[in-house]
Amino acid sequence: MMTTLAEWLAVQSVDSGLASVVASMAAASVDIAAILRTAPVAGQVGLVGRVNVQGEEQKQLDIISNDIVVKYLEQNPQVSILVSEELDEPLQLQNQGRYVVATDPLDGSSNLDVNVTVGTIFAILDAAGGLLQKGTAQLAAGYVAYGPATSLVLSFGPGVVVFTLDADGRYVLTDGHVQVPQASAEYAINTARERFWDDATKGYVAENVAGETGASGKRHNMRWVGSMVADVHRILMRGGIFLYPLDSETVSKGGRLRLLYEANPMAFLVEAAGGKATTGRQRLLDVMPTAIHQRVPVILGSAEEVARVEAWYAKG
Ligand code: AHM
Ligand code: MG
Repeated sequence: MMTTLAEWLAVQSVDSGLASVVASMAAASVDIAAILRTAPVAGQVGLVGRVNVQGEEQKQLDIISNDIVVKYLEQNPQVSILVSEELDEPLQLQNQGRYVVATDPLDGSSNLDVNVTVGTIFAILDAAGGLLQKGTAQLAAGYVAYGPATSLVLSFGPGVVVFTLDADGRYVLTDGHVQVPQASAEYAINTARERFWDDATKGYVAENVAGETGASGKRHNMRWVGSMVADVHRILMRGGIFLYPLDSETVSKGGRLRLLYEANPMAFLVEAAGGKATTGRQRLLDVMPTAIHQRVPVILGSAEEVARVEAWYAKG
C-alpha cells in the first residue's frame, strides 16, 4: 500500500495549519523539480547579473524557485512571513497566518550548470516567536533533493521520513524511519580551505587522513558534492559527517552557511534522525540568531564523528 504525502500529513498529530504549510512547500517543490528537469532546454541557465544581500551572484533559477515558493505561500492563509536567501528583507505575505517560513529556495545553485543535485531547504516557525528564534523552536523542517529522484525529507521533531516524487507528480512515502548511523568513516569538507582552518579542524581531518595508522584507528573516506542538500542527504541515508567550520577567512562573517534556512533545518533533521549538529563549541540548534541572514559554522552527522570534532574543539 502506497502512502502519499497528503495521506500521511492527515494522520500526523500536528496542527492542520502546520501540515498545510508543509504541503505548500511540497507543491512548490514539484513545480521547481519540473522546471529543473528541462531548464537547459528552456534556456533557464546562467546568472541574472544581480547579487543578493550576501554578495552572491543570483542565478535565473534561484529567482524562479524563490518566485514559486512565494506564489504557493501567498495562497496559504496559514503563513504570514517568508524569510528567503534570495530576499534581502523578510516578505510580509497578504495573510496573517500563524507561521513563518524560512527557506533557501535553491541551495547549491552553483552546481546547476553541471547537472548535480541541488535542493530546497525550509524551516517552519511559529510567527508568535518572531523571526529570530533558536533552531530548537522550529516546528518542522525539511528539504527537497532534486537528484536522479526527487526526495522530500521531512520532520516535525521526532523522526524523519522520506517521500519520493512519482511519475504522476505525487510524493509517496519511501522511508518512514530515517536513522543516521552512530558511527561512520566518511567525511565531507572543502579541503581547498585547509590553510584557513583552525587547529580543531586540522587535527580532526589529519586523524581521518591517517586512517588506521592514526588516533581514529580506522580508514576514512572523503565525499564532497559542494551542494549541502546532496551532502546532507548522503549522511542521513548512510552516515558520515559534514563540516563547514569557522575558518580564518569566514570568521568575520560568522561562517559560510546561513543559520535560519540552511544550518537550522538541517541540524533539526539530523538530530531527529539520531545524529548531532554543532558549531564546534555549541549545539547548533541552541544558537540565538541576531539577524535573518546570519551565518554560522556547521558540523553535523553521525554522533560519534561529531563527538570527535567536539573533543578537538574542547582542547583549545
Ligand atoms: P548557496 O546557498 O549560495 O548555494 O551556498 C551554499 C553552498 C552549500 O550548498 C555548499 O555546502 C557550500 O555552499 C559550498 O561552499 P563552497 O563553494 O565554499 O565550498
Ligand atoms: Mg543557497
